[in-house]
Amino acid sequence: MTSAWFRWVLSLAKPLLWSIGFPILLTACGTSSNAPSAGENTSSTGGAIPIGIAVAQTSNVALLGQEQVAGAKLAEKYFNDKGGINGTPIKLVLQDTAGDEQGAINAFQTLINRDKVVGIVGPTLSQQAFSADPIADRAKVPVLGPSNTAKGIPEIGDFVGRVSAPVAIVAPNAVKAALKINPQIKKVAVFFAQNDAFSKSETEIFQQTVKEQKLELATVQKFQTTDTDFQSQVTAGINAKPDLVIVSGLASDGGNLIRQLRELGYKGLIIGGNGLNTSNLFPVCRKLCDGILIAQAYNPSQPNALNKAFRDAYLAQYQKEPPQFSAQAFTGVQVFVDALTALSKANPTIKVNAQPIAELRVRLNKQLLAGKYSTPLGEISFTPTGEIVQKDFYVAQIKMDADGTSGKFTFLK
Ligand code: 1QQ
Repeated sequence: MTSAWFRWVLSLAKPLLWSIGFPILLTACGTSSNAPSAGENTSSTGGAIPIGIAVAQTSNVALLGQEQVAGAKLAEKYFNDKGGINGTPIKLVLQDTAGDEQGAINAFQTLINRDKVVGIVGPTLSQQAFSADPIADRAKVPVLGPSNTAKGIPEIGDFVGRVSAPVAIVAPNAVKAALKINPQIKKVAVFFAQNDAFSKSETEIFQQTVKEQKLELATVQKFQTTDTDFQSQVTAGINAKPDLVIVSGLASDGGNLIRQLRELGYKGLIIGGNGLNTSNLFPVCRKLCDGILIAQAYNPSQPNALNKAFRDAYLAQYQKEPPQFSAQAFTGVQVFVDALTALSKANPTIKVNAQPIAELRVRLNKQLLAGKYSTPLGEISFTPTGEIVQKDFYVAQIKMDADGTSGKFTFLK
């Protein structure tokens, strides 16, 4: 197979090959052979540049992962309509991670070894990233976490970055917003899922913020993301007489916990963490989702051109405002596209050996960390460790319709 993709990799290598005197070899490789070379991508991407998307398409985590697939697909269409990477299209290769660590490991291995992707956007949960990212890092495949917000993700390795701002930066905004709405808040009850790395990381930040704001941490209650019955934690929480409840969990457990809190009579403000940041929460707590405050790393009214294009495309397809997880997944794909475009423009001398893709992945990782990007999240860049540098954060409040079947995220000023 002489794919457009392989020709593109070779075009990057041309200057070096010419300089070391292999023009005949180059011509032979670049234009005529039908046999795949070692290291060439032989998956059926039809000549396009393969980018891996490893998110949860099944399991309870699909409540979050579905939104990521939507964002990534919009990016694929948008950038291909604009001509791809200097004329060569990209092709997303989706591998379902489901909701656990093993699922993420399997998806990463398939994308790296079989699909020979240039880089991976994924996985959905930090809990999965701590298991799967080291595999990509050892294989020298760049990974961009689209929604991994726990402390320590970029530090997993040189090839691991993220476009999802960490809990330490995002979460405190929700506590400040709650205090603005109700300055009388004194006592806080905190709930978190103790079997999830993100929830543990986020609750630490929430608890620290509560103390910094001179509020009383009245009780800390633990649960599991697999729990459905929260009676004992909710009863203990209500008995502490809080004026604010903060929940760090995922959409289905967190939504059920909040529903049970309201059913047992809690009337005060509720903050939900990033795991509840989806309208897929609405069928879980229905009318009782009303009023939940959630900090945001994305605002649909972000004014730049890229966001306008993304928002218009999302609105046209889904008839609602784009959610944060879709915007972040779009951004993950965009960073790969922009970095590949910069690489191809600079036409660096990538050494063609038995594994041209290995060279490209290393170059791509270096390039993406060096770039600045105008994305739906606003202007972003990365620290040398791969942490996102992003300027603006927001807080939204869920507003449910009276019948409890539909609702929306209203951004607070
Ligand atoms: C993480 C998260 C999740 C809640 C995103 C889906 O922030 O696991 O880090």
